[in-house]
Amino acid sequence: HRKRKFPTNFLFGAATSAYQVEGGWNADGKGESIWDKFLHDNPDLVADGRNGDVASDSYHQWRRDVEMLRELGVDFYRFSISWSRVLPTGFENEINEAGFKYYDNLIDELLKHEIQPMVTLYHFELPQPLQELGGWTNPLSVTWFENYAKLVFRRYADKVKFWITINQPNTVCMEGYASGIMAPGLNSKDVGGYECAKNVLLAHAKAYRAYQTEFKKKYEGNVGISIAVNWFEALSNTTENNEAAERARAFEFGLYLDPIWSKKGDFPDLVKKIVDKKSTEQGFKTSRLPKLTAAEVKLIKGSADFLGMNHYTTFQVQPSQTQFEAPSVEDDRNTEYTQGPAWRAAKSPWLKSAPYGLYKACLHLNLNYDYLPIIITEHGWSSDPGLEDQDRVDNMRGYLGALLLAMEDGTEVKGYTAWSLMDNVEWIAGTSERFGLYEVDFESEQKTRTARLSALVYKHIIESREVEDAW
Ligand code: GCO
Repeated sequence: HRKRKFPTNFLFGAATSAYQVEGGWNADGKGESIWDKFLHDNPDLVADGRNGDVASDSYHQWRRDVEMLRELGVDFYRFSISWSRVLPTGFENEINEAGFKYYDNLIDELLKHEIQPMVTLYHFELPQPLQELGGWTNPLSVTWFENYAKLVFRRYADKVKFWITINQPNTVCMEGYASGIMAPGLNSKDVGGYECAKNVLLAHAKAYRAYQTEFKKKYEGNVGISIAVNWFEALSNTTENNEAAERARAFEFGLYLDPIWSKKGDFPDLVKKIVDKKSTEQGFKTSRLPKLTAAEVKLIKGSADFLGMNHYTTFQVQPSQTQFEAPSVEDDRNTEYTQGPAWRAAKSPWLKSAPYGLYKACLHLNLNYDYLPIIITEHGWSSDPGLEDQDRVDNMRGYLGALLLAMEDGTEVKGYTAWSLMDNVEWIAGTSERFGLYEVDFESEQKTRTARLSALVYKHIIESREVEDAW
C-alpha cells in the first residue's frame, strides 16, 4: 500500500443535522416541522420507534458535542439550523429568540475552540405551517426560504464562513413529494417532485444571490448546496445498460447540478426529452417538468461557491425489469439498481462499500461541468451498536484513498466531512442504523456518547493528514 498525503489546507469535519440529533422538538417555543408531524402521525413507520422528539438530545448536550469535535481535532463542524426552532411559523415576522440562543451558544463554543461552523439552512425540516400552504410545491416557497436565509445570514455572517443552502434536493423533492417515504410523505407522483425541484433550485439561487449582494464583500463567506452524488454505472457494458446509467445520473443528480454548473444552465436535455415526450403521450397539456425561463436559468446558473458532495455508495444500473405505475418519476427514469454481491454491506439496505465509485464520480464531475470546487459534505457508514467498528474504519480509509487519487487526477476537493459525528435518528430507520463516530446510548438520561474505534482512527488521519490507499 502507498501512503498519500492531503494538502495542508485541506479541511476535515464531521456532520449532523438538527432533526436527527437535537431533540427538544417543542422546547422553548420551537414550532412543528414536517418531520415532527410526519413521525407523530405515523409512529409505526419508524423502525425502532425512536423519532426525533429527544434524539441524541444535542439541544442540551451541545457542550459535549463540541468536546467530541475537539477530541477529533476537526477543522469544522457541519450542523443544520432547524427553521421551525428559530421561526416557529416559518415566516420571519415571528422570531423565537430562545431558538436562536441555542445556535448562538453552539457557534460561540465552536469558535472559542477554533472549529469553523458550517451551517446547513435546510436539512429536510420545513415548518409545518408552510407545508399547509403547499410546501415546496408552492412557488412562494422561494420567497419564504429567501427571507429565512437572509435573517440567518444577518445574524451569523460575521461568525459563519461556510453555508449550505439546501441539503439533498433530490431527497427533499422525490422522496418527500413523489415517493413519499420522507416527510411530508406525499406521493403526487406526476408533477409534485418536479415542481419542488424547480422551487428548491430557485430558493437556493435567491439565497445565494442575497448573500452575494449583502454580505460577501464584508464577510467573505462561501455559499454552496449539498447534492447527493452517489455513483451510478452500467451493470454491464451494453447499450441498454449504458443508457440506463446515463438516465440514472441525469435524474438523480444532473437535474440539480446542470442548472447550476453546466455551460448552458437549465435541466439536463435528457430529462427534458423524456418527461416532455411522456407528458404529451399521457395527455398533459404542458410538460410535467416545469420550464425554467431565461431569467430563471440566469439566476440559477453559477449560483454556488462550491458543490457540497454527499457520497455514500455506488449503484449498478439496468433498465427497470418491472413496469412502474405511470405517470411517475420512477417510470420516467426507468432504472433498476443493484450493488456488487461481493461488496461489503453496511446496516442500511442501500449502503455497500465501493470506494472506486467515489473516484469515478469525481472524474465524471470534473469532465462534465465547468470549474466546480468540491467539499465532501457527507460520507459515512451504518452499523449495529458497538465500539469496535472495523467496517466503518475500512470504509473510511478506502474512500479517503479514492478521494486522494481523484485529487491527484485533477479534481479540486477542499474538504471532507464524516457522517456522522454521533449516532442519531436516521429518519424512518430510527436509531436502528448507527452512523456515528461516537456511539450514543439512547437508553441513558444524558444520551451518553462514547468514541468508537473509527473516531480514534479519524483523529489520527486528521493529525497525520495521511492515508493508505487501501482499495
Ligand atoms: C442527508 C442524509 C442524512 C442521512 C445520511 C445517512 O440527506 O444528508 O439523508 O441525513 O442521515 O445520508 O443516510
